[in-house]
Amino acid sequence: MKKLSAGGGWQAIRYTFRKGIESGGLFKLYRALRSRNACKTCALGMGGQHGGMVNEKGNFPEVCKKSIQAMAADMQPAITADFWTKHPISQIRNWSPRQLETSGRLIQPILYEQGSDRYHTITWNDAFDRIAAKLKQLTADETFWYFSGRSSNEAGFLLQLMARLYGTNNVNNCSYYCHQASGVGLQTTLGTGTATVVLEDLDDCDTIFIIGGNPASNHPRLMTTLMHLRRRGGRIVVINPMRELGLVKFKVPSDPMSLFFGTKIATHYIQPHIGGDLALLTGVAKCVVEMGKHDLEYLKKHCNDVDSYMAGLANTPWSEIVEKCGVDETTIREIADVYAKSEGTVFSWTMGITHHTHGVENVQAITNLALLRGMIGRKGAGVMPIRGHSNVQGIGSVGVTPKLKDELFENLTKQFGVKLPTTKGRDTLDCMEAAKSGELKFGLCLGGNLYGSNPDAQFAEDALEELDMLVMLNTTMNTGHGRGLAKQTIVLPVLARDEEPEPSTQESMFNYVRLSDGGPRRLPGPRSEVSIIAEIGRRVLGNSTPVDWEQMQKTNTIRHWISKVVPGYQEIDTIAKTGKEFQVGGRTYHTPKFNTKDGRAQLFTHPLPNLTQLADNQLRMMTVRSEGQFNTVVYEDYDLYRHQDRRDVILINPDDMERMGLEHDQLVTVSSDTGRMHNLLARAFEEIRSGNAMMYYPESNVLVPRTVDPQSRTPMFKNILVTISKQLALAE
Ligand SMILES: Nc1nc2c(c(=O)[nH]1)N[C@H]1C(S)=C(S)[C@@H](COP(=O)(O)OP(=O)(O)OC[C@H]3O[C@@H](n4cnc5c(=O)[nH]c(N)nc54)[C@H](O)[C@@H]3O)O[C@H]1N2
Ligand SMILES: Nc1nc2c(c(=O)[nH]1)N[C@H]1C(S)=C(S)[C@@H](COP(=O)(O)OP(=O)(O)OC[C@H]3O[C@@H](n4cnc5c(=O)[nH]c(N)nc54)[C@H](O)[C@@H]3O)O[C@H]1N2
Ligand SMILES: [Mo]
Repeated sequence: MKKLSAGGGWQAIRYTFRKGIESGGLFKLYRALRSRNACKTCALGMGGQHGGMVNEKGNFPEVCKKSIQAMAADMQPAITADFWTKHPISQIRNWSPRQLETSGRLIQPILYEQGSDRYHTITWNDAFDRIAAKLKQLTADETFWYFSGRSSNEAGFLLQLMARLYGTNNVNNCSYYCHQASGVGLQTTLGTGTATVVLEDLDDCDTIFIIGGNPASNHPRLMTTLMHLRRRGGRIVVINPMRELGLVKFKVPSDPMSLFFGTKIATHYIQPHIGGDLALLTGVAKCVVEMGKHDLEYLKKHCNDVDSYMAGLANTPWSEIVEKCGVDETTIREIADVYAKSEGTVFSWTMGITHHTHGVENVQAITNLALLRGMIGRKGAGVMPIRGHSNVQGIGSVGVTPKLKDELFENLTKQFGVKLPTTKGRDTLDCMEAAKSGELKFGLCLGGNLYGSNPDAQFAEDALEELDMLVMLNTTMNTGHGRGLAKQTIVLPVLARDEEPEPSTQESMFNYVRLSDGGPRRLPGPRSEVSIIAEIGRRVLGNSTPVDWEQMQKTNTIRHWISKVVPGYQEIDTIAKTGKEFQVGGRTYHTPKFNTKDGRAQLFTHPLPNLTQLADNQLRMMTVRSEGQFNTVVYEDYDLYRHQDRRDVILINPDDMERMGLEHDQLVTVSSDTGRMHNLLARAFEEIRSGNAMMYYPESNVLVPRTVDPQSRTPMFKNILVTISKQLALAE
């Protein structure tokens, strides 16, 4: 594969044209992308009432390859009924994520029963009958309800309400495998679970830290912001064990200068070992204090436990810091100097920070560092977890968490006179474990790919197979439709948000609520998520609760409920009428007054974790996304920016290759305590820090243990101890 000199650029534009032609014409694709609907991919957010490809500041064109891929996927032709007779499960289960995704759009409800080897189509009525019968048979706490972050606020709110009225708090979303550590980390320090900045703050800051993320692939829209920051002389500090091409140089397609010549992105690129961030961030903080560049007045006035935090920094020796991050003291001092000179720093991070057993501590270390110089509670500075799915934040806001926020719980109980369960609900991994042990018997997944996103893929398959019934609401097929099928498995086809008959809303990572108009359906068959949920509610709960399930088919009614009960969401009531999108109240801080009990921020002192120790044939392995995929959905098998033409590879630093006596593209077996993968190609990859390795998710999930961060229950997807052994021939 040709090695690129920069991310983005003509490759992205050429791709747009190709996809346009594939999906029935460029104009058709352009029109779909410009429709007034929130973008379907990441949570940076664009679209809504300004029209597609426009961000919340009204800038146009904001486009990324990911949104084109997602749109083109929804514009695929239907999977026809004979598909299910032609392809038995024994075949489907071995298809690659890409094969599954490109099979077409799901348009008919399908049923699989254990003992048979096929799905067959069923009527909607039959599907609803089976679901209602099963739910009437079970007790509420024998069921769980998983939500991905693509669904609307309306669908999320309605389904969690239904599940709770039915009697269970086993309600959770993909955030438990994603940014939960950020939620817990921010809540414990600042009293908010989300970013403290708005999009404008990124234009006012002079320094951005990008820690453990690859926005060039995963949040390409952020690259325009980074380009502008560089042009006005700002600093960009990247902390990542891997040198990601797009963070070194990027060609922003909507900017002619950048498109032709490329824009340098990182001013400083630091490569710690996987899991070394806590030590590194502590080192930077220690140095800032040693330089006397901390803001003691701010700390005393607005933060708790300042003295113990300072003592902790003073008592941590440099030798320990350097050993536990793998970055030398001079480099750490350089970074501290950049930060010390900054008048406005935004700290951003993604999965390289959260997917660790010390994910919450990592996030707290970031807020410590920001508080140290008073960077939270003023314009042009703050902290920013870069969120994943386009509406994962909204789903959380409207109550898709095992425990409802106290205010939301009270509002629902009082204003609507409904009775809600008070049991401790289960998080995602807990649900999987309880499915395996037989405590849970029914699961419903509103979007997503629960099987595919799980650590320990073999366990996930076994666990879901134990269920009596699994119901999945999806637009297209994924690996979860071939493996981990329950005794009865029902797949219900849904409309994408730009095909819905009624408007819906989504919340961006900047806490900005957007209105999507919906639009004409592309194919006959799929139904809106809201109508499906309301129908299940009607059949299962009938008139037994104060909720009128007929009325709840209307998104306007749901928004009315949301406006009355969800904190900060009052303005949603009239959004469909006025088109006025809004900022959720009480989240972003432009004064140092925090949502904590005493209005002060909390500093945390942490012991520094040891780096994973390696034997000669071992490496620390992270599982990551390629440029051509969206989570478990793989659009293209190649990874453009890491110049890989296939996914069955393990990327290893040339020094480690030499030490292990491996040749480039040699066949290897990679094993962990959890599983083993044969027939992988070991590839020399200079950009990764030695001692560390990289594989692609979701294929590598067979190797990922079920080890979680005890505070947030986020799995450790990024630090897996693996052993490499040479393989002489292709294994069976
Ligand atoms: N195109 C595309 N966009 C996406 C997605 C997608 O799959 N495809 N997924 C969406 C979702 S749900 C999410 S959560 C986000 C994910 O966005 P990212 O977090 O950017 O995604 P990952 O591929 O998991 O990348 C993690 C990055 O962290 C680095 N890393 C790994 N371990 C460590 C570590 O210990 N320390 C540090 N400092 N860095 C480390 C890796 O080298 C890699 O660059 O993207 C969203 N957007
Ligand atoms: N090893 C490893 N595992 C990981 C990660 C990792 O980095 N490494 N990352 C984790 C992270 S950050 C996340 S967020 C999870 C992802 O977990 P999920 O969110 O569960 O998975 P996705 O792959 O995003 O789900 C894709 C499916 O959603 C469906 N879909 C798309 N649009 C819609 C819609 O509008 N409505 C409905 N109902 N369905 C729709 C399609 O059928 C598609 O197949 O995976 C986690 N697992
Ligand atoms: Mo995510």
